[in-house]
Amino acid sequence: MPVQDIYKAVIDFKDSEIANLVQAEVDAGTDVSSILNDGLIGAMDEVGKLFGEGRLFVPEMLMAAQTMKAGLEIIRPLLGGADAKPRGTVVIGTVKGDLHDIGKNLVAMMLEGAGFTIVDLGVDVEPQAFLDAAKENEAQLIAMSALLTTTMPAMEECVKIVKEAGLDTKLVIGGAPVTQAYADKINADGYSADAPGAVSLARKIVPS
Ligand code: B1M
Repeated sequence: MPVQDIYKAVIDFKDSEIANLVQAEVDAGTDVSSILNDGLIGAMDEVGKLFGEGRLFVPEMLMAAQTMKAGLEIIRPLLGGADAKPRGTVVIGTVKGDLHDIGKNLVAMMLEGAGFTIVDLGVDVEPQAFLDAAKENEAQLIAMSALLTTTMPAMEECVKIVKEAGLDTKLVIGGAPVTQAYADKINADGYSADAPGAVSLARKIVPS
């Protein structure tokens, strides 16, 4: 099954082959969500599992991440659908202390495809930098990503300073260890488990 080849290429760190494999699947008419979920994301889940079991180490995780990113670039134009109307501005970033950016990039790509203007602050973003960028860009939304349990408190800090500053900007959060219960606890305005969910959430919070 060709999507299996994409999955295997990520696990085997074949960063020079992944673009061709993904392009071939796109050309063959394979559903983009299958390429993404069964191929690219499925492989990263397996890499995470192997790391958790001590069977893979950080350099390998990094090589798999680079391979996944190269594959993601091929499907970037196909993510998010045809909704190109300007919908508002989203400031997005991975929180302070956290360097994981694949999920954040995927969320940004899909929001962009859905018509939002994206201000991407990158990784390791201080709470104050989210606040400053939201003010400067008159953003409707701040979207924060965290992949480490140890960096989740930075989300709470950011929610606190943005609300204290009296901004209208809403805050939404996500990332593997984050939950709706955590969003409720820190008084965030929304949570989503995945990138398509982030688009639905943003559309709900920022109606066109
Ligand atoms: Co890291 N890492 N890592 N890592 N890494 C995890 C997260 C881990 C679960 C692996 C494990 O132990 N099984 C574990 C965290 C444990 C924990 O805290 N619970 C871990 C660890 C421990 C670490 C280090 C501490 C390892 C070390 O140095 N000893 C270190 C920390 C560095 C730091 O950040 N300060 C580290 C480093 C790295 C690399 C740099 C090597 C690399 C990242 C490269 C990069 O991103 N450029 C890496 C990787 C690749 C992973 C795994 C394997 C894969 C993450 C990923 O990209 N997944 C990961 C294991 C796993 O998650 N299965 C792991 C694919 C991506 C599409 O999914 O990011 O979850 P995800 O995004 C999803 C959703 O979560 C959601 O949408 C996306 C999909 O639709 N989403 C949002 C994400 N952000 C959102 C924001 C939103 C909404 C939805 O806003 C509204």
